[in-house]
Amino acid sequence: MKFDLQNKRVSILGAGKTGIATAEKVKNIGGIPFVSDSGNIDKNALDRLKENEIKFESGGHSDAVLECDLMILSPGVLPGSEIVLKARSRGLIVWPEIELAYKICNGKIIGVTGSNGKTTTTALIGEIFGNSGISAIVCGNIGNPFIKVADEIPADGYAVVELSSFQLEIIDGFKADAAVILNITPDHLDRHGDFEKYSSAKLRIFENQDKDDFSILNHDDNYLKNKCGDLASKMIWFSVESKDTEIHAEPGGKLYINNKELINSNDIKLRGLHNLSNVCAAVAVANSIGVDNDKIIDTLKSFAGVEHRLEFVRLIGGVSFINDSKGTNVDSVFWALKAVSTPVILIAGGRDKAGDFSRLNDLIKDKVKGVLLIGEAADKIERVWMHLTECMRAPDMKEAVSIAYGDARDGDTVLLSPGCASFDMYGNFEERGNDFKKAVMALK
Ligand code: UMA
Repeated sequence: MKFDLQNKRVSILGAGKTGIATAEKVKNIGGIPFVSDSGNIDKNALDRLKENEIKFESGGHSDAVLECDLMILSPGVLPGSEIVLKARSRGLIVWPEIELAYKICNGKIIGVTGSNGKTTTTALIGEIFGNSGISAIVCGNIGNPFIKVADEIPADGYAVVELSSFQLEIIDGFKADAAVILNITPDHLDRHGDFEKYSSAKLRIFENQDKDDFSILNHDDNYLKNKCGDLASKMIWFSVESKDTEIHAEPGGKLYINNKELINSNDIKLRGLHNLSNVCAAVAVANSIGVDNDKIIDTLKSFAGVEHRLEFVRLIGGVSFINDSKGTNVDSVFWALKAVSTPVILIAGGRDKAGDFSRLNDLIKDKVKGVLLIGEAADKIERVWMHLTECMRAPDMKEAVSIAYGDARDGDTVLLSPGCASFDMYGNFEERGNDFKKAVMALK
């Protein structure tokens, strides 16, 4: 372990998944945690805090959190919030959870970020490593806090970490041995304020890398191409458009590593152009650490994707139902619509993140025969799309699914791809996706 927390007082802001895992780890490695939540702490978290004899407060961050040697922020805590600014003004060290996880991790780190595709790519890299006999734990924004597993990674093993802009925004020395940016398109503008601040947070993934590390980037993303001309690390570009990159795939053709054929794209189980791009990124990572091509090929032929991401649910009377609850921004709806070839009835809406839904206008006009709107963003989305397709309202998911099914004809697809966060109606996107699946399975 590169870092000693013995008897150090650590204040942890947020008592969600990250906060509880951080508190337990701090206690476990000899530190003294104090957890503070601005709202209510849920029962399961409370039980864990009590069981582990960890001190906590709820209903607000009092000045008690300033009595510490180190402050750790959960991803949902704004670095510009009053209590954090107060801590900084007192000279306290303030880190995101991934910084502490990095400091206690003995193994190597693969970091994956991007606006879309990071969960699929992270899971695919984990799968390739697992199938190759490499010790690897998939963690991070995917739902398994990095801190929870960081000190379990052996020196020759890997943490494959999905990273969000929230986690990267205030890193200090965090560094990945291989860091991937899949793409950067507008998301979370409600939190970051503007695209430049959001993208700067993501680009920090490369900041501490040196010549021994790998940076893996999407050449088809003009923003990345312009921003990342010259990094300190070994740069590997991938593309589904340009043949001049180290990793290159032709849609409907072949995937090449340094111009040498690896696999026919049609043999890759993951479907869709966006997934071909994600596959290229995962291949770049695997190739950079010397995984056998045969193992990569086997995994690409069998890996079917992750739950809640373009997940096929059921075919009833010629109507397909697809769950893309993880589609929490406008760009992911774009890729979901691109991936579905039949006429679509789209279920969208939720908590808006200042998304620009007009970017989907052409696709909505061409492919979508009706939209079922749910949640807080319904008014906003209806104003944008009402002249392009039929927009209907539904009070909840069950009703949305039922109306969509009633309107669907043989060969249509009912697609849940909300383009919004779930927090107005659900605890998280998993709950939303499960609710959709439950409603679909209940259809007669
Ligand atoms: N809270 C405070 N003070 C504040 C703000 C929030 O105490 O100023 C409290 C809330 O009252 C709540 C707790 O913090 O009790 C929630 O913490 P959190 O929002 O950081 O959520 P966690 O449960 O710790 O989950 C986080 C990620 N959540 C977010 O980034 C919002 C999860 O990503 C991630 O899976 C998990 O850590 C493990 O790493 C979810 C997500 O929506 C899936 N991520 C965004 C995305 O993918 O687009 C970035």
